[in-house]
Amino acid sequence: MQIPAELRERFARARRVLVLTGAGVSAESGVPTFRGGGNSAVWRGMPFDVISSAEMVERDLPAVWEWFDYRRNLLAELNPNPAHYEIARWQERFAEFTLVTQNVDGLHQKAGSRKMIELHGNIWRARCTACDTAYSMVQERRPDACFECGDLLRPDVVLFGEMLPPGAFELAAACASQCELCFVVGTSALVYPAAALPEIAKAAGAYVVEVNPERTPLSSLCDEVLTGKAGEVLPLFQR
Ligand code: BV8
Ligand code: ZN
Repeated sequence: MQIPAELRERFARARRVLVLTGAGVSAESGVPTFRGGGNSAVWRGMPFDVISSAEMVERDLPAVWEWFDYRRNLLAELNPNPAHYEIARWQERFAEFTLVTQNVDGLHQKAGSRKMIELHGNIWRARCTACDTAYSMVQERRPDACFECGDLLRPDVVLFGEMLPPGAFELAAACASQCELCFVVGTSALVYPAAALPEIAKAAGAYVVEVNPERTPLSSLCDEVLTGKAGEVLPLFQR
């Protein structure tokens, strides 16, 4: 695959760049996607947007922990791939660079990405259901209850039917409305409000580029569609 000349030219002179990623950017690291291969991820017979829902936290928090503990243990063995590393390099390359991810896997940070917007939280954190105190689970086992108030802990991720972290979407939308170049990497663009970001960028005049081995509902809106795997396509921008 060649990077088309116009895109290469715009990439060379861009100052304000936004990248939105989804599960596809972590696929080559071995992280199962949610809709890879057409069918939705299922846990104990429940589609993921049921087990990953606010309602399930009310109904059966231990089941929700089982699902996230399973994914966290899976992730513990996995590492970033060339797509994560290329994106991490871009934060030094562009004057105003914003990385927005829907992923909770922490692989962007592991690849060196810093100041990024985690729209849907992070699987390596727990938070108190009452006082919101957060706990890291990177090294430590999660405590059985909150040290501050003794209440139950839950995964510090955004579940279906829940609001995104305060200000996270607003900041991402502001950056999307100011960027010249918007990359959409490895997302099926079905979950809102995240999927609205490329639409906001496009409406504000940005050049929108999709990187995905499959077409998505977003493809027709894009100025450029690079059909391929992120770990193979993104490193082509180095040359
Ligand atoms: C909310 C954390 C306000 C948990 C997640 C408007 C219209 C319709 C519905 C709604 C709407 N507004 C709100 C909703 C409801 C809902 C929603 O969008 N539902 C969908 C299903 C229609 N949204 C919400 O509930 C959001 N909250 O709106 O709050 C509110 C509050 C109360 C009442 C009403 C409104 C919260 C959404 C966040 C949920 N949490 N994750 C967890 O991880 O378990 S979402 C989760 O699923 C991910 O974070 C991600 O966002 C999504 C999965 O999508 P992708 O990441 O794109 O992954 P997918 O597998 O689908 O696709 C992978 C892609 O990669 C594919 O295209 C594939 O081809 C490609 N690929 C594969 N390999 C590669 C590759 N690409 C590149 N390289 C490769 N190698
Ligand atoms: Zn507490």
